Amino acid sequence: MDKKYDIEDLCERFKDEDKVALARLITLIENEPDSALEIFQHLDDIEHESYIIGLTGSPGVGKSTLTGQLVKRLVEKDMKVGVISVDPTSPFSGGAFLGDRVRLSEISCHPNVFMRSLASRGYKGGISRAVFDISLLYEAFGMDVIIIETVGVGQAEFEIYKLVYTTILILIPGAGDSIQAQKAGIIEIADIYDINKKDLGGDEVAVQIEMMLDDATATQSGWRPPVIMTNSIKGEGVDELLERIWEHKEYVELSDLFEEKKKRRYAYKVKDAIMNKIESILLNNLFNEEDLKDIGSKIVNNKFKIHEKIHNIFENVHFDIKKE
Ligand SMILES: Nc1nc2c(ncn2[C@@H]2O[C@H](COP(=O)(O)OP(=O)(O)OP(=O)(O)O)[C@@H](O)[C@H]2O)c(=O)[nH]1
Ligand SMILES: [Mg+2]
Repeated sequence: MDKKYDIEDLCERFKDEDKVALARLITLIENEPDSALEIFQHLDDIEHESYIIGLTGSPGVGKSTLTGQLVKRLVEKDMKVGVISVDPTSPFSGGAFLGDRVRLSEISCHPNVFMRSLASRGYKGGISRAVFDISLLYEAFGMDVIIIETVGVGQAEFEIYKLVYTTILILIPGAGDSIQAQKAGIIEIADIYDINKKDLGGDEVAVQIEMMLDDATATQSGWRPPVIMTNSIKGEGVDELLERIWEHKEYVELSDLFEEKKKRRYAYKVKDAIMNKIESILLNNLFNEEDLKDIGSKIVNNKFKIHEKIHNIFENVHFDIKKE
């Protein structure tokens, strides 16, 4: 089949709310990022805005279980929900849902729910490149709420806040995580703190976060991030979490923040695309794999010269960058 016709046809079916077409378009964008250009040319007459929520936290804190609980409640309110899990483990196969009260596999079959799991393979440990485009597809598909789950390792947990309107940081009982969060500066990006696995304790973490916030709020205005506790297996505290999310949404939407957050979201994508382009231009034109190997072989018996070599490379390359 002619590829051009294929994308157009998929987009027509997508507009008829065909989930199979949505799934195909996501796969296309994942495998061939450049196809986004044509795809969104077919969708640019759609007017729809989704509310985008980010869930982040260390591996295993319960992000996927909590996502399942949130999705269940949103669907009960007749909302359409799109989930993106940037996750080393699939939410469908993980042990998290076996025997739990919320079965993600059941929820994901609901007509108003669409879930996609992506491998984390972002630029320099950042968020996977396809995340933005998939969230844009979800918006075009008419999702009321989009949930992006990122595992809080490396840069991803910092960058998620640039793509979403409400950032939720999930911690678990045990002091280590919250101290790490403070050190890493995550304290500044979370709009809501959730201490999950409250069946295992966690009061001390809540106290620590509140104390950190007491110190930090002097410089902030308007929103003091609430600290709540959940047991995402039993669903305890999840209604409260959802209430806090709606409160934050209202706070964002009633202030200039919504506009600012949207601008930041699009700026993030544009920067990411620029970096991507520059990287591929340089690697394709100046230093391909062979060139790099060649440079490597020249240094192999002379390793302390590596910085001299790098210095010389930049001495001999003339960047002639113009903007028209
Ligand atoms: N005791 C207890 N265990 C929980 C709770 N929530 C989740 N878990 C368990 O914690 C484990 C990890 O849960 P996930 O939901 O997969 O966590 P995750 O943060 O998505 O994990 P990654 O995506 O791998 O980073 C599973 O075995 C869950 O059943 C909770 O509230 N209490
Ligand atoms: Mg997960």
